[in-house]
Amino acid sequence: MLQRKTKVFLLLTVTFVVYVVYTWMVRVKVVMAEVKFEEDDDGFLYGEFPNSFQWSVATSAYQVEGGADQGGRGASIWDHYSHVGGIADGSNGDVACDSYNRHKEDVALVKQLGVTSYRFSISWSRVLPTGKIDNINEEGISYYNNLINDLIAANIQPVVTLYHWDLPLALQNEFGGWLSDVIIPLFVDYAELCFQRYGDRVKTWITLNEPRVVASGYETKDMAPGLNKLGVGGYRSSYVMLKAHARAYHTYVERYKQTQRGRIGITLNCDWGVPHDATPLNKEASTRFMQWYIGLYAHPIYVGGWPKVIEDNVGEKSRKEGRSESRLPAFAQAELDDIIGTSDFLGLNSYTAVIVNHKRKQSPGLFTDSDITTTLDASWPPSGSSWLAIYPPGIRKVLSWIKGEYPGYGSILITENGVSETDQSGCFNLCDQFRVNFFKNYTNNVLKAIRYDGVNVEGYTAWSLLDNFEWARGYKERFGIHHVDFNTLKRTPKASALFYKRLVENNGIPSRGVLGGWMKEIEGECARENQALCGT
Ligand code: PNW
Repeated sequence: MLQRKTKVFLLLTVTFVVYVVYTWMVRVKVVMAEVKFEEDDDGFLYGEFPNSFQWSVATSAYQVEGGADQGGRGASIWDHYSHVGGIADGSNGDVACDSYNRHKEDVALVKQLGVTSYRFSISWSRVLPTGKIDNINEEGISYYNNLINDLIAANIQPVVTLYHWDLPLALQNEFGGWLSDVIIPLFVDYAELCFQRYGDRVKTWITLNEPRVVASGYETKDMAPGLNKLGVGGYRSSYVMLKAHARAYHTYVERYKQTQRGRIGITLNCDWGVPHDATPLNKEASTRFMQWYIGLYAHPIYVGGWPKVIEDNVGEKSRKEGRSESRLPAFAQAELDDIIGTSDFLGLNSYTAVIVNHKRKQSPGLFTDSDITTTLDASWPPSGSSWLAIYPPGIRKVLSWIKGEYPGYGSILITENGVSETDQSGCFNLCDQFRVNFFKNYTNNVLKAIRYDGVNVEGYTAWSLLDNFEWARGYKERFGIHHVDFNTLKRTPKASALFYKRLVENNGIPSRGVLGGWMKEIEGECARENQALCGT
């Protein structure tokens, strides 16, 4: 038996040691207990993001590269779609931001921002002009090698998307692109080529960007390839994409992950659906909105199979339409097993929110089967894009919803978030205060999702590094934090780039006072840049 005195002594020593270790851990932020947070009267949360938080900025190949006929590149469905008049301003991506010839300038801009990583995509038809592995274009391979090497030399991690919508045209023409299972082994060949050539340096891979928007190109006329197969094109292409994603995932995990030590996931887009009111009808409608938006892709990966509500509704509608089979393709057991669990992290793109009402709809379609109408709230500030109204709490809602709906989600990497202005002819105003506010308030809601709702968000990516080719809207909608003069291709930082740099540098916004200081400095800078840009 120990003496009473010894016991007291031991207890005190243990308490002291625990205290010392704990305060040390707090200081080096092993535990977060002491990190200060302060919420403003108007609900703004000052404070830091987690220590390991990754800040990033993004582009995609067709939107910035140009060099359409350079270096042995093959045509993609977006070359075709834009050249046959699919784009609002009659433009195309032939030159875009000319990043194919100016990637060093882009890397320098990314470095200036001080971010941890840069998200870009590989153009499938630049490395495989016909889409197939029997014809590798080494010049195209070199372009991405140079880009990756320059990023790494600048201490920026490449985050690489394999498919950001620019399907090799040959594959669309030959067998219908994402409508056919023929594409699955070809996508795997392409992915494997990228793992082989770049995987020693690329540690974060994204298979597909926004399968929902890709599907809209098979469902409607609004995006390439513009097939307009209402009611079937969207579901069929989604089904094929999920299978191709899963095969690429398993290929990486089985053959490359161990030696290359990277990870691989998918990027889904999702906005928040606010029920018009608290009636059960409209609350259910907003649930259906989420299921048709993200559930169609996330459920097969995180839970298994299609969301029940989609399976039931589309099955029922298909019967009423007199079809012998559902318009929603049925998964075979082996396919279900192949798809489940195939994302090391969830890439999320989120921009806006909508008000959701229940409304029965007759016409079959990926965008009508959910029996809802969506509108933008009149109180939400508009942007340069008709679909994008500014509602910062939406991103927090989406993040928390994902945590609740898919407990096995692991972690979320926000792979896109940003806002547009419409093109202004003449003197462009680089003082984009509305975008500064957008980033300030959206990232604050991400911080709240982490701190208050316990969502595991590992990073945030601003869309976009540059004004660029905004798909069917052409160059009239500018999402860049850097302005691009599409005549001279000169890049100039907008105020939002300067703000983002401060945000990244401080891993958050420390206090109202500090923020005020940044704003003053940024206003001065963009006003000076305005003069230079406009030559006054
Ligand atoms: C994303 N919508 O697309 C894409 O990943 C980017 O390439 C694009 O430039 C960016 O967002 C901005 O639009 C979307 O109409 C395009 O709901 C449109 C919608 C959603 C996402």
